[in-house]
Amino acid sequence: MKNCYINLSMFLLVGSFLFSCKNEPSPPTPYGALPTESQLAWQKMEYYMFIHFGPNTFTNVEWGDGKEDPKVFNPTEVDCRQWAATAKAAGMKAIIITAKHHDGFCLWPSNYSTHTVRESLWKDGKGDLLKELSDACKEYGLKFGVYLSPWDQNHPDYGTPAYNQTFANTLTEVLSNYGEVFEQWFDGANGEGHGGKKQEYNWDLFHQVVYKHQPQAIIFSDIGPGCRWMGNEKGIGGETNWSRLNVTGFEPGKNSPPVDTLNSGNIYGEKWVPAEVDVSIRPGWFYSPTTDDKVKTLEHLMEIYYTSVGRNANLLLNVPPDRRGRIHPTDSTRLMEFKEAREKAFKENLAKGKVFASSVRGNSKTYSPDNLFDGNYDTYWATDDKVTTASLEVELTEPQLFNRLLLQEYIPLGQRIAEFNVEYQDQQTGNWLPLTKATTIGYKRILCFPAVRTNKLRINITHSLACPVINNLEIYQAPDYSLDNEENRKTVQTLPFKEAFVVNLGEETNIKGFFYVPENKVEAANIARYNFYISNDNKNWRRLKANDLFNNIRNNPIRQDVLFDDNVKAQFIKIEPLELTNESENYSLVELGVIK
Ligand code: FUL
Repeated sequence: MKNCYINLSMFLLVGSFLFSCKNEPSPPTPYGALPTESQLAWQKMEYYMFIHFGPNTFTNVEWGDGKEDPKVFNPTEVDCRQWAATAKAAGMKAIIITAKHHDGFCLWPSNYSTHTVRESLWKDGKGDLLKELSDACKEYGLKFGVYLSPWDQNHPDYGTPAYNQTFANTLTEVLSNYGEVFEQWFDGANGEGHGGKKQEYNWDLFHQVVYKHQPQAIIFSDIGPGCRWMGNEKGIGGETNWSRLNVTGFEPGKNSPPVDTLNSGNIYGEKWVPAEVDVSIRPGWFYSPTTDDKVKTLEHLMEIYYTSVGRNANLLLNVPPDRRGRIHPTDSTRLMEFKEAREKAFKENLAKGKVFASSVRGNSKTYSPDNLFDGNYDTYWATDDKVTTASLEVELTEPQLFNRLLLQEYIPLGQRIAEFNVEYQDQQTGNWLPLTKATTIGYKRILCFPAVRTNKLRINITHSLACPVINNLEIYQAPDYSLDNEENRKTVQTLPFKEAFVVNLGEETNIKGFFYVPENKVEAANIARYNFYISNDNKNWRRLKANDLFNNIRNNPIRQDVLFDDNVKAQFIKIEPLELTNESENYSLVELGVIK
């Protein structure tokens, strides 16, 4: 009897061991290119501040030409602690500053340039903005990042092979003197022809320098390797947004992939290069008093939040300090409103109840759909490897009114889902009705739809590249904002490329400059290079600007203001297009007018 007992317990022990092995399948095999630990940590930051500050802050231009007198840089009350305090209060996780923009002006006293804060009037040439900002970031628990433009319109080495080493030296300075740098931002812009000089960049060298001093840093450029440009400066990430990208054969800048590829990534892309959305709270990147009344509305910022963080991208929001060296009260007020609006929208997660899955990996509790509600990033629902279509049915404890659905894929195992739809059960009829559909999810996807009241919701994954792996599902009822973007309401005229555009001012007018409002679309054919004339009789023309370039109009097609050296008098003005932002036989023009 005793023997028999032993045998039975051994049998039970072995049996339960076998049973648990059978029910404990291994985690899903990672799919495709994967994020590094730094990329995962970076993705979880979601939202941080961009700071454009330099001579342009004082000169009303977006691209300084490097010939400006460094003395124009003279902020009277720089307060980097105010920037950091504002970023912190706004819910941001970091600040990235334009250490050197295209004018070559260095915000630290670089040993490799004579166009720096040292040559400015600020603090009698004794200041170091990178020091002040990196200290402020440490104090406020924010990460610190640096933007450096390889394109440099001031440095005498630019356009010669020596420049690559000069730029590497410059990089070394900013990456070794100010503590940890979480992101190194390389601008791809290069208005070649503007300064006339061309430069072959040694990207391998630049990357080596970054990783030598800051091995954990995320390198931003059009093609990464850490994260990629989203393809526009309007804050609009792709509705389809893969964090993978094909990079072989491409370079940042002129040889980068087309903007629509940057916008959506590549489904089977070879590298993990997630998207970052960079956009300014004002029309331009630098402060100008002319934009004090053009700070983006709360509605616009909320829209941007949904088209960036809500579409699997990080949001880098530019807040340019003013001429005192402080964040302007309008901008900081808007940031606080934005924070409050997000808090309101995501105040109460209504996803409470039960969730059923059409299929669970190995029928194991480890991969149960309950993990979607547990708030733990590292637990997830998954199906068996061969199961690539599946449904999740959420049964809420009680009917709820909601208009947002937030989903997250567990990206340490790769991005998988390519198409899904959402249905809800009609309370009266019991019928399932379509609610919304989408393609990718990635790290985070927030779907917005007209509010419905129901207690049952179904997510049907109709196409996944490997078994789906989802770690979070949240439901919200957010206040709706309707976006009324003034720029989009204006009428766009399309004119033949060969035809100049003339405006009759009605009478002889005293003018300081002119403005051109392009079509506010990156894909539009706007005027990039032009001649500009004035006349009193519409016959005899005097040319005031020859072969001039509108700054950054390709990526940021906003109103362009051009001031003349001296005031002039004229009744007629004329713009003659010489080059367009995109190849076309016609060009777009919303308005041409004068600045009096
Ligand atoms: C662009 C630049 O040309 C703009 O001036 C700005 O710095 C923006 C963030 O990147 O490429």
